[in-house]
Amino acid sequence: MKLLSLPLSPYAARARAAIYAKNLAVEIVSPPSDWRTSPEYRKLNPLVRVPVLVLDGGTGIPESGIIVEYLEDAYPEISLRPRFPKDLARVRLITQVGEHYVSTAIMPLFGLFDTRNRDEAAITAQLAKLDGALKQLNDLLQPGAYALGTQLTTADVWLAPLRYTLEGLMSFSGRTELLDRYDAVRSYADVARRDPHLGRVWREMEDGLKAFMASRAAAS
Ligand SMILES: N[C@@H](CCC(=O)N[C@@H](CS)C(=O)NCC(=O)O)C(=O)O
Repeated sequence: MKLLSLPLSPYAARARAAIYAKNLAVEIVSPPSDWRTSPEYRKLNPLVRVPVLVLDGGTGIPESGIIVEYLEDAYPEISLRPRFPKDLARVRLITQVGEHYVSTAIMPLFGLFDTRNRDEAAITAQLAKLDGALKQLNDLLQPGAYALGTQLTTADVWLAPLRYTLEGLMSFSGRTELLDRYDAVRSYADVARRDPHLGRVWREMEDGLKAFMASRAAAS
């Protein structure tokens, strides 16, 4: 099995975190340089996005959330799903809030900040959206703990890359106060960095950001 992955992509990082935590023999490789236009890549992933998991027979499984659930179904020996349905519902809720509300509010901000003529009104509106989503996520977490408390679950393999992305947004935009009111989300960085699997992904994303900034500097 192979995972076509990019170091800084929070989606690819989510799949890698599950692979590491489940101790699976999956080769992590970069997508081909022409992945956005290649017909072969489109066959693997008609959505033309990264990551994609390629099974030994050649079948492509796109979408980070689907990859994580596939790995849970196919390799249940080390499980990231809690045992009781009530806990699993909580894990799915936290994952969904992270994905549908926090992540969708973060991503446009990179584009809004990364321009010479910033649209301050659009930035303020988008930051307000993000603030609302962060409050919702914060209310679901306990400071200093995994999403479900003491057990690493599928919610954490998503929360760690998401939290790293917030770190990136804060340094990129200079809005370092973004998490000041959200202690559980803020301190989740320490939870992620302390965990061997999430910490590995965190460091890979840091390296990815350094490489991205260096290539931007070289291009400008
Ligand atoms: N919902 C997808 C999102 C994947 C995604 O958007 N990946 C980015 C890379 S971070 C991408 O491929 N964007 C398209 C592009 O760069 O052309 C998932 O969870 O895997």
